Amino acid sequence: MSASRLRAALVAGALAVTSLSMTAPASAADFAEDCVDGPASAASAEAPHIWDAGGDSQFAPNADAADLRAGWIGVNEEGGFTANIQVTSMSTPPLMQQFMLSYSGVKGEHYVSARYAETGWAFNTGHLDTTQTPQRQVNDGPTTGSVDTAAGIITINLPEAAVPPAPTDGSEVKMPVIGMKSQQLLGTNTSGGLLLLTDDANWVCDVILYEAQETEEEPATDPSQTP
Ligand SMILES: [Ca+2]
Repeated sequence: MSASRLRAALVAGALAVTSLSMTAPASAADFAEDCVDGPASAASAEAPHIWDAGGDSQFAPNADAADLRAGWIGVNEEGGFTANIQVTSMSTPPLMQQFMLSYSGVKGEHYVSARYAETGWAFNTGHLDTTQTPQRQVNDGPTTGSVDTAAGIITINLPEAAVPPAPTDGSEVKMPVIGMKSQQLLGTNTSGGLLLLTDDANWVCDVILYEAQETEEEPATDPSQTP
């Protein structure tokens, strides 16, 4: 448990520079990564859960920005979870490019997405409706996020309602990360735009959620509570 907490703390520290706005979870959850081993080529990413080769994007006008390299779950300053996607380079804005990371959440397969258009970045969350044939993606609404252009990292906040609650009895629950993809939007939404797959990576990696235990440090005594 202590080693898991240490890894989570390292990830939290690495993402502390990210600018975010999100409601903190009602109860602070902690997590551990199960699949941190991967090729050293993505060493700039923190604890990736999904890896992908460089230089394998297709059909994208901005190939480097569509080229997925690493994806991982992190935590933001408010204690909420984030999905992070790193591409080879975002030195040129990836116009009409969409990025998605999928994970197993409270409604089965969930996803978060980020899309760049002339008006800037838009972040959304949704889930896969498996009751229909063919299965289809259902948008559950906007979420928040940020993009570190210099590092090529997209960070999307996972809505608390879409994350499995961590058990309060000390046990653990798995939240598998399923995959990520980049897509190029052809046409527009109003004209029934088509999303063309430009890169994808499919690994199953379990992120393990558990209730955070404050065991490493005694809380400081509040002088105002002293009689
Ligand atoms: Ca790639």
